[in-house]
Amino acid sequence: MSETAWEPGKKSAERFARAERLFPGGVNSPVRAFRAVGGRPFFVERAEGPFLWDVDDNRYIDYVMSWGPAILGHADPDVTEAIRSAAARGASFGACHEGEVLLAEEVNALMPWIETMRFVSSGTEATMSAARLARAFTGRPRIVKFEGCYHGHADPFLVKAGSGAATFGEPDSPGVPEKTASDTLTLPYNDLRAVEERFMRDGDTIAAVFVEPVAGNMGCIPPAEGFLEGLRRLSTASGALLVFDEVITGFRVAPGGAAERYGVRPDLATLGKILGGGLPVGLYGGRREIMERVSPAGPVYQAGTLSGNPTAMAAGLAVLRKLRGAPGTYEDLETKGALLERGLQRGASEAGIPVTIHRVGSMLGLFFHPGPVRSWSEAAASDRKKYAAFFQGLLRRGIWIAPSPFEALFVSTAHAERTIEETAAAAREAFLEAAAA
Ligand code: KE4
Repeated sequence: MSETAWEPGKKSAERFARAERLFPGGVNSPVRAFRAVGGRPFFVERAEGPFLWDVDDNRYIDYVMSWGPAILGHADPDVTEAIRSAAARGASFGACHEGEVLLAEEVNALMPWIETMRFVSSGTEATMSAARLARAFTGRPRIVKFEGCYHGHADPFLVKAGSGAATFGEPDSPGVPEKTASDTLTLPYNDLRAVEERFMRDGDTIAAVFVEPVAGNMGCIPPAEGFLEGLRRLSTASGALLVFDEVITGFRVAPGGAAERYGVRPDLATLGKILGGGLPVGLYGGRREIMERVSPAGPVYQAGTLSGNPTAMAAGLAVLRKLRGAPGTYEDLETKGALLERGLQRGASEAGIPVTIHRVGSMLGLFFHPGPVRSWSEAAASDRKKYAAFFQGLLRRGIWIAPSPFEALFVSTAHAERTIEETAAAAREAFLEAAAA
């Protein structure tokens, strides 16, 4: 097993040297720097279907898929054509246009609990706005979130669990004021008792509970039986709002996201990623009586130069129409997700390395941990060195998974079964290398 980390080709290395002078860590989003897995990142030249090619003409089978948006594969011809023709009519107007109405109608058709909504330009903007709106609507200051769940980088969410669940949060990043952090309480995911205890003590000060209904930012961890239903019951009883952050799961785990898959309706939901088909789009929305508080209908201010951008709307509309239009799409995603899960499971057991693999539809989580993995504390105990060795072993074999043990793997409709089988064969060897790490 080669001890040295995989190194990118000459052209990637040259570009990264320039990037390091221009961007913090050489990247425009931290995870892309490969710091959790070692080595330096490749630079992408182009992508198509399930494949990426780097500037040194190496091909990779992609299971990052832009962190979720590319559910139809990269450069889907219909999506590309929709973007091209929208851009040719003007990339952005800063004015009303039918594209935003058409995409909102598509969202409402798939998620009828999103009665009224607002487009923004990222998942962070969506959750930040939803937090402000929840506080305004309830007149309460506190937000509950869960350890290991990520809701973007707005201050109220960059909070780590206070020392013991008895206190409110402490900043998880310099620059987040203590006061802001102290209004956010972080509880263990899938621990309904901890939520019940907190609501008993502080329920009347809690504006909202934010949850990833399937956690996708600590690997992939599904909700425990009754967890989402319990959050629904406790929120309703205390007058707090339940907010499903479906930036990853929306249109991924079912046409109507996790709310459809698990049959639990939130008061507000946030969306992103797939909704923009790879272009910058976020959304928050839900019950009309809540959303009507948002300016200019109501006093809660929120605005955005590129909100409802016509080119991004066209991309998202092309994706949602294709997802909804082609019968059997979600069965196909389910089949391919299961094929990858079985291949990874078989490879790990043949390599004699204990792993826990979670899957919800076409999103998967892989933990170098004997299991169970139901929350952050268990996910955090997984073996990061082995993950890094596995990552490097796959990369040397032309397969790209998340450069962090705390992300999900994504399968798209463009991943052919033989491509997934090729991945499983390579994974078996990479597991052997990880076992030796
Ligand atoms: P953005 O601001 O990155 O568009 O969305 C923030 C966000 C909100 N909610 C959930 C559940 C999310 O997963 C995200 C962003 N996801 C990360 C990785 N899973 C994006 C990748 C990155 O940070 O580069």
